[in-house]
Amino acid sequence: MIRFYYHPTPNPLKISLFLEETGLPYEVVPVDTSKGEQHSPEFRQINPNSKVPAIVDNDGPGGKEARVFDSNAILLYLADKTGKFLPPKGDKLRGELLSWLMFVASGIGPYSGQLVHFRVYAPEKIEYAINRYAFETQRHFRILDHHLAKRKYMLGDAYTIVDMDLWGWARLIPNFSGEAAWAKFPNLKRLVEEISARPAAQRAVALKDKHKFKTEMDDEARRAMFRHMSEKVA
Ligand SMILES: N[C@@H](CCC(=O)N[C@@H](CS)C(=O)NCC(=O)O)C(=O)O
Repeated sequence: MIRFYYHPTPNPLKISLFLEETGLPYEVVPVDTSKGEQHSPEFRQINPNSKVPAIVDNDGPGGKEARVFDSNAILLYLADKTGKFLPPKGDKLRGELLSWLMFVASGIGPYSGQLVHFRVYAPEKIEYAINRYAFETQRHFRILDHHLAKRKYMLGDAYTIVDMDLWGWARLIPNFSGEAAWAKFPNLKRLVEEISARPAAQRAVALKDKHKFKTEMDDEARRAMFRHMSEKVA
């Protein structure tokens, strides 16, 4: 059984999708990041970075308990564990899979996240920061879109963890860049819509309704998630 530390946000959603696609048995452990539960000493034992998603697999390699954090690492770990949704070891596409996973991990995720932060949550609306992150976010999505112009999925004909990985953030493009932004990424839109229509994706999205999470962005939530606001380090 896998314990899945979850909050209904883009990075955990990728893991929900993988778990639903494979049917691996899992138990959800809600982590309410707006209440600061990600900073509890118990959760920090699982993810020292105090962010979701994380998993504990009590049937890890050698039958031992394995703790894995970061959505990209978890996808790779679970794909290796099940042998599903990734090319086999030794396949030439394995290098491409790693490249695109790192691209999503270091480009799509952080830049989309910072765009949302500066556009929605930052107390001052700094045009320079918003434009930098909007520009970089769109540049990254354009690279995916261009790649998908000639392929059904990121690695060709097979649906893999790279597609699940990009889906977590790309499905929110209209939320952070406006509905019109889709027109710039028609191939990416096609893939996102195809994944969103999968029964596993619908179950993954519906998971948020099975647990109650705080939604107000109040002082408690800001203290938990934007810790730099109460600590000047520069
Ligand atoms: N690189 C990490 C990023 C994880 C991350 O930023 N998670 C967000 C939710 S999508 C979170 O836990 N936010 C709460 C916080 O930053 O305190 C991953 O891909 O899992």
